[in-house]
Amino acid sequence: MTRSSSFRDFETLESYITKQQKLHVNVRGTFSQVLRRIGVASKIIESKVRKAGLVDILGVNGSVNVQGEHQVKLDDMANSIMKAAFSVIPSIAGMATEEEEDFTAFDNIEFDGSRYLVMFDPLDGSSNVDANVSIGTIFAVLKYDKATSKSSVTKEDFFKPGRTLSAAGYVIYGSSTMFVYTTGQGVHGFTLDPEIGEFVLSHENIKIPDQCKCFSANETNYNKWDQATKEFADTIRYSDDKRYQKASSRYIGSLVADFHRNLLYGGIYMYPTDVTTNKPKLRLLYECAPLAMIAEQAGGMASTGTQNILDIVPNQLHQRVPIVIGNKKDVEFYEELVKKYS
Ligand code: AHM
Ligand code: MG
Repeated sequence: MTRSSSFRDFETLESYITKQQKLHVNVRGTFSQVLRRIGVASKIIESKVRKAGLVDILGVNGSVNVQGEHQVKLDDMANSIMKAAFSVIPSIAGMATEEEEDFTAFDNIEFDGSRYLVMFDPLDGSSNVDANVSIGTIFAVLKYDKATSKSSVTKEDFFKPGRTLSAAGYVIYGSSTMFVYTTGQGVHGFTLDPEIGEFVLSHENIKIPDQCKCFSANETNYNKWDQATKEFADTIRYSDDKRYQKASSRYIGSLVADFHRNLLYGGIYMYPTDVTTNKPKLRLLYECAPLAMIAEQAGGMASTGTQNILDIVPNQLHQRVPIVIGNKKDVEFYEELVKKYS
C-alpha cells in the first residue's frame, strides 16, 4: 500500500475515477458516472450522520416529536438519499436496497449506452448510531445484461454471482469519512477532506497485511456455532500457533467498521450460521458479495466455509449467507475445518 504524500498531489475520487476510465478503450463514462454519483450521495449521508446528535433525526421512524414533525430514522434517510441520487441518471437501470423488500426499475429511458444495476445497504450498523459508533454505506454495481434493450429489469437480473460485479465498495463514517472501492483493479481508499468537501486519495492499492491481528465475531453466539466454527475460534483465541499468538478480539458490531479495520491491520471477521435456528444473518447482495470483492482484490478472501462468497449465485434479493472474511490463509484454514467435520 502506498500512501500519497500528505494529500499533496490532491488526487481526488473524481480525478482518480476519470484516470481509471481512460485506461479502458471505448468507455463512454457511464460507469464512472455511477461511481461519482455514489460519491456525491455518500457526502450527503455523511453530513446527516455528522448532525445525528444535533438534529432530531434519531429514534423510531414515523414517530412524532414534540413539535409535531415526523422523525425520520437515519437509515431511512440514507436510503432515500441513495435512491434520489440514482433515479436521475439514465445509466442506472435498476436498484435494490437492504431497506426495501422489492427492487426498483428505471424503465422507458431513452438511453443506448451501458446500463447498470446498483445494490446497497444505505447505512449498515445503524443500530449503533445512538452510541456514536462508526457506521457505513456498502454498495455493489453490476452491469445490466439487457443494456441496450428496452425490456424491464426483473428480479432475476440481480441474481448474478459477486464475481461478475463491475464495482464494489463502502463508505465508512468514522473519525474521518473514507470511500473505499474497487473496479477489479485493486482497492483504493479516499479520505474526505472536510475543508474542501472532496474525497482525496489517501490509501492507494490497499493490501490486507498477512497477519491475523484482529478476530471479529459476536463471541456470545459461541454455543450457536457448529463444531468447525468453534474449533476455528478456539484456535485463533487459544492455540500456540505462531500465526495466532498476536491475535486480539475486536468486535464493534458494525460490519463496515470491523471489516475496514481488519483490511488495514489484518484479521478475520465472521458471522456464521446460528445452528439453533439454521439462519445466517448477513445479506449476500448488500453486504457479503461487495465486501468479498474488496477482500479478494486486497489479497484476502471470503467464504461460507464450503463456497467462495463470490461464486454464490443469488436466488433471493434478501438472501442471507454465513461469512468468514479476511486473510486468505485463515479463511482457507476455516474451509479445511468445515471439510474435516462434514
Ligand atoms: P444491519 O444490516 O441490520 O445493520 O445488520 C448488520 C450488522 C452488521 O453491521 C454487524 O456486523 C452485525 O449486524 C452485528 O450483529 P450482532 O449484533 O448480532 O453481533
Ligand atoms: Mg446491514
